[in-house]
Amino acid sequence: MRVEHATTPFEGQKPGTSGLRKKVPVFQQPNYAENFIQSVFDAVEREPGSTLVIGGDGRFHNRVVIQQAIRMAAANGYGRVLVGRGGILSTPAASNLIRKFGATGGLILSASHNPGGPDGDFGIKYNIANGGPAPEAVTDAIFQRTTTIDRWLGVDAPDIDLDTVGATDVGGMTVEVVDSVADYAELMESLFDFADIRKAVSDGFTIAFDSMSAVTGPYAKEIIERRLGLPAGTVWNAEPLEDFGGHDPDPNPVHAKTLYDHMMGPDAPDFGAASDGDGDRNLIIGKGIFVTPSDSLAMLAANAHLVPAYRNGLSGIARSMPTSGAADRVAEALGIPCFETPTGWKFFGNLLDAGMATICGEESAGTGSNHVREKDGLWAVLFWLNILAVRRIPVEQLAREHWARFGRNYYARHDYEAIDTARADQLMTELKASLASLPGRRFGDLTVAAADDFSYSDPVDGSVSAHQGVRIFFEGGSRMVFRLSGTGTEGATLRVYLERYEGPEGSLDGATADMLAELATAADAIAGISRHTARIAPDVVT
Ligand code: VG1
Ligand code: CO
Repeated sequence: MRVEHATTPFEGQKPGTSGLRKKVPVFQQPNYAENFIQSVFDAVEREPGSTLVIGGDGRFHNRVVIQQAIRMAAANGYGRVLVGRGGILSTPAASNLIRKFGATGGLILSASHNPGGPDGDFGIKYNIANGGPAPEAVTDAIFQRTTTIDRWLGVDAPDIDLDTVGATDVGGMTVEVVDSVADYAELMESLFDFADIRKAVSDGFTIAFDSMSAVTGPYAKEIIERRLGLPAGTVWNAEPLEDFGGHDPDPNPVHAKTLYDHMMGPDAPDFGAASDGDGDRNLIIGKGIFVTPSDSLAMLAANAHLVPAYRNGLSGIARSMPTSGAADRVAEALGIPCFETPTGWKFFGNLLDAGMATICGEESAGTGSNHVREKDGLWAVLFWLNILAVRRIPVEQLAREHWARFGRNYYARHDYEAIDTARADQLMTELKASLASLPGRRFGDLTVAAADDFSYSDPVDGSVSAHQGVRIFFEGGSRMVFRLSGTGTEGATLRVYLERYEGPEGSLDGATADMLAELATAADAIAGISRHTARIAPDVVT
């Protein structure tokens, strides 16, 4: 039976870069999650009886919200819900299910790389029928609805058994608990040459993959250990935990330090990788060499023709604005366009749907293609494995050959976390006010060539997204970008992205920190980071 529950709006339910993210206690308030989910159901267009996919990254509070979302979907006229077993779906697997089963959308419960547990973070994101994150027009409509909402709808029904695959009726709606691992593994087998990778493995190729106690464990066990034949134990931390074992499930050299150290040590396997809370990010490390996500995108693009799914070439490459220009050089060599979008996967959807781009990437360790509409951690790992199985050279050699041909984009992101929001806003306001006066100014040996506040016009639907980050370009091709994070849940996080290009004849063997030292000093002079934040160094450098 349908029940109408009275409610009043909560402030601040505006989706950020990737959905609504707040601390768990915020989400535990009565009506908080319900208000947001009802706002989604009220704002999005769909036919009665349509299908909704629901799943999350398994973090604390996942099951509670899933059970409620099922009751609400039944009361809001959905005909069928597909939910991951145990309430778990990786973000790319959810995207795949939406596409494969013709769902009109999906709710993905995740705060991705943010920490989990009772004091950690929680999040809800809505994906549309193409399987991708809702574009801004949709998230704006959802937010508008949260400001006026006065009721949410549910049915009187008990919790369903989330752990057993099968169908249940909830208030006249069918709920199917599905095991998405097989569907996802099948998709991966259709893209990559598993036989080639198995051959390399039987010839002695070794891997370490860290699931970081997050969602990819079951997927990685099935694909890497069972289907590719790597020995048991190749997948580390394969059991998804509600608090990710107390770690940030963020696959970078800082939070995946154990893996990083292993890969730099004497017993390193040939290839190391990790993925994040919801399985859409990837970390790639060769024996003794870390591959930046920006370089990884460029290297995958340059070698894509070696892989079955991309054998016929790429239609285009897309990268987020702060991502380094390494991929641009590959696109140029391939004679295909390279698109520069704002941060966040939602901006790639139109380009992928229109067939204008085949692969996309972000500096934050997200890489993906037109196989789904999300970034995909395991996909990136398998892409690398397929290339290495064909080329039979170490990651380091592949990287060096790449740089020798295209030049090298030294790159780092400096994050200043949990700074006072007012101070962060002040920094950005002053920085924007100074943009017009910057060209021609010198900072050490660096001279500013141009500066702007990035605005994106979507080439497919013409929509404009302004204020997507401040860009400062220097003579000689170096660049820095400043923007505030849209995924944090505590104060503000300032991200400073530094990039310096060395051509094929330039210095290709430098240490990243040394090569970027002058830019880092200039960043402080230009934006007054220490003056505004009272911080003398970033919290995290990736
Ligand atoms: C960050 C990254 C961005 C990514 C987003 C979601 O956003 O910079 O590239 O798309 O996280 O990734 P922000 O606004 O904090 O910089 V995930 O894997 O956390 O969903
Ligand atoms: Co993620």
